[in-house]
Amino acid sequence: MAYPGYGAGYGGAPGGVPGGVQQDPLYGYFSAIAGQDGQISPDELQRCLTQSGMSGSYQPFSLDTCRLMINMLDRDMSGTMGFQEFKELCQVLNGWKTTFMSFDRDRSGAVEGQELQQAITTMGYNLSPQAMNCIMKRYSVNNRIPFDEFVSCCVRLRALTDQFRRRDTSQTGNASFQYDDFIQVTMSV
Ligand SMILES: [Ca+2]
Ligand SMILES: [Ca+2]
Repeated sequence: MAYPGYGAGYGGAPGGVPGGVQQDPLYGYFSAIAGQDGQISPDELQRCLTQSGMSGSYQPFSLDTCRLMINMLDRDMSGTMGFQEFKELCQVLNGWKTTFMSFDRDRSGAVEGQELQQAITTMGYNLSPQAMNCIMKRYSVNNRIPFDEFVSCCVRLRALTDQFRRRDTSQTGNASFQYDDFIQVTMSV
């Protein structure tokens, strides 16, 4: 179904809310972060990811990246994160962290440009050298990519691919955008 240009590494959304959510070990953690409204906002997410050690000894995620993480999985378009969305984010983040660590062999907290390209390819994206170059220019610091930038890159790449795929109804790798639609897509990722 998907042509090779799309990322293959992410599946669809889990369906309905399974029963016994309260029994989920993650639930207590989720509700502590979410607070009164039962929803995680971008600043709550930023605090939680920093405290949970998800970013480890790495730099904390920027508020912008946290906003993007929420948007990426915000199926009900609430702008905040419910429990199921949060669970999905944890899975996605763990996957990215595993990928990152497998390339950061010396545990320096950053990967080299070449390794970023390999990581992107490993995740199933089929990009030209030119596209890889754009990514490098945007996310590298002295030709190295720290973890928070890596995640920021992964979030954006996935969100843009999702948006593109939605408009590429014939799944041929081509889509047409109206100007306003294009602006909406690019300004929201
Ligand atoms: Ca909240
Ligand atoms: Ca939501």
